[in-house]
Amino acid sequence: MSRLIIISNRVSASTGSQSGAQGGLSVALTAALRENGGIWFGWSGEATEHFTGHINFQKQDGVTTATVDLEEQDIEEYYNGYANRTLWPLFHYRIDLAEYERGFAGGYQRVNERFADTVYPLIDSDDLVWVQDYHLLPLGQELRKRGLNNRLGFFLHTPWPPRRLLSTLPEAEELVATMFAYDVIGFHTEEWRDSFYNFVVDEMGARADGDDLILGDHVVKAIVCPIGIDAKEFTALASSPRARLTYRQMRDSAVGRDMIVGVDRLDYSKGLEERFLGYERFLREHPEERKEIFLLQIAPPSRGEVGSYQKIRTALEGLAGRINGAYADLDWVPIRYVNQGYARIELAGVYRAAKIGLVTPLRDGMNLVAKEYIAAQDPEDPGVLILSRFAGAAAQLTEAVQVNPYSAEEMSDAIMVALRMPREERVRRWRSMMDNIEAEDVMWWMRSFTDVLRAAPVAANDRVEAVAS
Ligand code: ADQ
Repeated sequence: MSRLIIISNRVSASTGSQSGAQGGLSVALTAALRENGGIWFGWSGEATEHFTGHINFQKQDGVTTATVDLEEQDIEEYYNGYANRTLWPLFHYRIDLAEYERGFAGGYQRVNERFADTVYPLIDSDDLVWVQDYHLLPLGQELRKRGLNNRLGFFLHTPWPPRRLLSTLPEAEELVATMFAYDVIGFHTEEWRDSFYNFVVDEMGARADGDDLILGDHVVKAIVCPIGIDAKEFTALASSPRARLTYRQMRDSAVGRDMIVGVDRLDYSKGLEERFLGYERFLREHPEERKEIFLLQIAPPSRGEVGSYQKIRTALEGLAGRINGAYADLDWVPIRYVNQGYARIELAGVYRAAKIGLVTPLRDGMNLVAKEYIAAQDPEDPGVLILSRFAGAAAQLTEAVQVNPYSAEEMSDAIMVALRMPREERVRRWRSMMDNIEAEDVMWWMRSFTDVLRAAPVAANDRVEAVAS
């Protein structure tokens, strides 16, 4: 079988130790590489004075990683700039936060070229090449320009924005045109795929033929392929001794109260302020429930160099302080707000101890926390997932209590519904969601995507010329 070359912004091969804080994606890609062999290439996360293209190879648990350092200016313009201040907000429908700067766009292009220069010599002729996420949209075209004829896929982990929003990006058409260098592009949901389709058909004049989108001589297959978690591993984690210890500690500290849990990177897309306001509304409307519950919100800071992330942090601290100030009593605090990451094995115990998982992003490509929460539950007495309709996961987890995260009233009502839900109904809903999480797990995701990619026709040389021109 052909090797897999995975290229993503950051490389974090999962150690399999179960104690790391790696996210689901890292686990997914490590599993994919273990199965197929190959290399995972990306930025080391480190800065260097002058970009040299020097590659640091490492081998961990049978997975080879290859990383490069970037210059400060690259990091500022490509990562903190275009990726996190332009594309991330835009792709999460936040054009109010998106910054359109030519310098960012230039740095983004430069780093994509540097990635292409560095990784291209590592690729053998029959390798499958799989590029990940919004940091590297034009990388496929850069690889084609350098002569790559391999099957080349791309997966977007975020939403794809509606056509009219994407049109606000000055170089939107140029950028999207580069994506026709890929053979297959994967999205988590129909909705994101349809938005891509609308943009290329209605704004750029592409033609559609089933899943194929045709622009000039270039054909790209746009597929829906929702990412999953390693359900077996997560279920096993949840009943491990260490998770059980965390579970007991959580239960003890809850002193008989029901715990509601939120676990998110501290990011404006996750709807944390709206979640706190929805919870506050519940406390206001149901004084009799106040001391019966509490909200544990775990939110480690991310992307601290970016101003909008500093703002959300300050806003949340203020909000948590205000709500606690207004409602806390000598023996009860309504919100426990924790700003740090935890090992997955501990998270599994925390999820299991929570009567309600509150997952209410304003917009999310998928959201793996929702799936982890379900996988960690006790099958005999599971908790209830309250899930935003605007998370990609809502398309699969239809038995969650789904809410509009912008509505504090809906959130408050949903908390009441979840607290009152009879065990029989909890078990029925949980079983249905767990069936999906087990069937469409992370290996299913990886195989579904790579099967379609493997079946794509090999790129012809003339096509390379055409895309490069
Ligand atoms: P993220 O935006 O990072 O991922 P998510 O899918 O929820 O969001 O994954 C977060 C991961 O980080 C989960 O595995 C979670 O357990 C872990 N995590 C979160 N908080 C943590 C904490 N305090 N301690 C330790 N671990 C923590 C992007 C997209 C998503 C998409 C994924 C995968 O934004 O929409 O689901 O990629 O495609």
